[in-house]
Amino acid sequence: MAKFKVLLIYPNLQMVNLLPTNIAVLAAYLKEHDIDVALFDTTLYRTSNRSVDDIRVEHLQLRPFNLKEKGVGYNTTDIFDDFLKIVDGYKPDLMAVSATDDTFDLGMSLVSRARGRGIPVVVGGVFPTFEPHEAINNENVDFICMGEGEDALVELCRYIQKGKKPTGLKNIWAKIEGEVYQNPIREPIEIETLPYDDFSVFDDKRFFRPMQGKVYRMLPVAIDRGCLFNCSFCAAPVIRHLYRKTGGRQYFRIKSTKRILKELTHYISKYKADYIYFNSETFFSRKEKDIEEFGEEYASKIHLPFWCQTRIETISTRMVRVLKRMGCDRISLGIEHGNEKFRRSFLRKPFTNKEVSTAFEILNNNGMKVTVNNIIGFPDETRELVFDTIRLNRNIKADSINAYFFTPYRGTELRKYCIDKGYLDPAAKTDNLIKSSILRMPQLRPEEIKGLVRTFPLYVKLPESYFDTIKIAERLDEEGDRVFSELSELYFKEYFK
Ligand code: B12
Repeated sequence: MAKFKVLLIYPNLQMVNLLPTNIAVLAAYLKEHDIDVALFDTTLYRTSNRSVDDIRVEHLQLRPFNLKEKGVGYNTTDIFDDFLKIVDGYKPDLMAVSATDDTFDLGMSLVSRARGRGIPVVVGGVFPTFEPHEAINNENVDFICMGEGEDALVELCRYIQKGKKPTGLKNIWAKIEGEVYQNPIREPIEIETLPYDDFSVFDDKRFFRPMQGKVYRMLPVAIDRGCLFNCSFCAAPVIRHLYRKTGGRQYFRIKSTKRILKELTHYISKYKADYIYFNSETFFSRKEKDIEEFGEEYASKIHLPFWCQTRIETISTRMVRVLKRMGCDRISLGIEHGNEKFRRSFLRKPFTNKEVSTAFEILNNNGMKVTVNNIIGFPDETRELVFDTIRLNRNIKADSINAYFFTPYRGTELRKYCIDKGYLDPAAKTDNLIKSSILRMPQLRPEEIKGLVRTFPLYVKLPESYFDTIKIAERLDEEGDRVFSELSELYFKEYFK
């Protein structure tokens, strides 16, 4: 029998270059099951007027970078023509789209172009996981996958290949002759024994990604999956809840040190990576002893610069010394908000401001470069509350400072709160957490939030004597733009070299 062929579709935001491990793991898993795979990836097409990273440079979050030095630029051909060429050349038996809230529409506009060819379409990822009805009712969709896709996708392929109706597969909802068949979720997969991620499906240009001014050949390495924490603005606690109902394996899983080292060695030799991006929501979620053991092995056998992120509560002198020995280039920490009470009760991040200061003292004393993540424009947030976040950031010494627009992603506890309070139309689509606020709140309007986002690093790093001038730079008018551009120049010259 001819091999079954799947066209994976990754409708990404323009130039969000970090390789996604979900596509790589699905590609590997399908191939392991003797299914043929090709990929259509939209990352290098101009699908909007500016990229996420270009906006982040404007918002003083990233140092300017030049992808062209590594030969990476935009595709000049038409995205839809190219898509149809792949469909007609490869002739897939199934089109498989991976979608988040921000990318579902682009995915649908692609597959709609190929709809007349009788190729079934399955959509997986966080969007259908949280919005299954909207996803399955889309006219371009035949199947959706809620939750993890490895086994569900392989089973779906087998059913289609054998001409059987896939109406009863766990994780898969099927729409057949107008009728929708819903199915329960299966337990999370064992990640220790998965095949290694297959990044060979990606164009070679996709391996390059900027990190604070430099462009590296960067590889994401998934060392665990899931998250143990409960942040109300994040999808993870809701996904955990979804899996708990299965009564099986937990959502948060880790790979062993042995397995991670083998994977690293394989990726570095196969893809020639010169920088590792540890794909883990909390790098220090395993036992300190295990981290030390892994750190020793990494320091002696791998020792490539790397990025990781962790939680404030997990920072200790002992752990930061491990990072130093390993050659860590940069660590990211999410503070999100500077008001302790607001952060604890509303965002469900229960650490104290004292813990934040202590963590930064340890990191600074050990010469670690830190990126700090903040969010502005939470429901009910006031200008005064935003200034609590500015004040906390002024008290710590971070190398780079991110301020994102609060974005009410599907499935999250805070999205529901926004709808209940009348700040958000239930049907509202998220745009992007670096572009604008989609909430409509009387006490903090979208334009004010935008002004605060762009001037946030200025408020944090410049002396207080500049505050009146920075306030002018918040304004989104001609004078505001001029002052903002002058202050930006100063910022890049004196505070963010
Ligand atoms: C690592 C990560 C990234 C990486 C990699 C992205 C990726 N698509 O893998 C980078 C940095 C590139 C990234 C970018 C963005 N991210 Co992100 N990211 C994550 C994070 C922390 C982990 C994701 C991950 O690797 N999980 C492990 C993999 C294996 O799981 P998975 O992605 O869910 O995939 C499994 C299933 O969903 C399913 N599946 C996925 N696709 C498909 C397709 C088919 C056909 C099938 C059958 C199954 C299937 O099978 C997979 C394997 O089991 C999550 C948080 C979370 N807990 O999920 C946020 C998260 C996914 N990101 C989020 C956001 C908002 C973004 C951005 C829009 C941010 C931005 N403005 O730039 C972009 C969108 C880019 C994109 N095209 O996805 C949100 C999405 C919210 C939502 N409801 O849409 C999340 C949930 C975080 C949050 N705020 O709650 N992200």
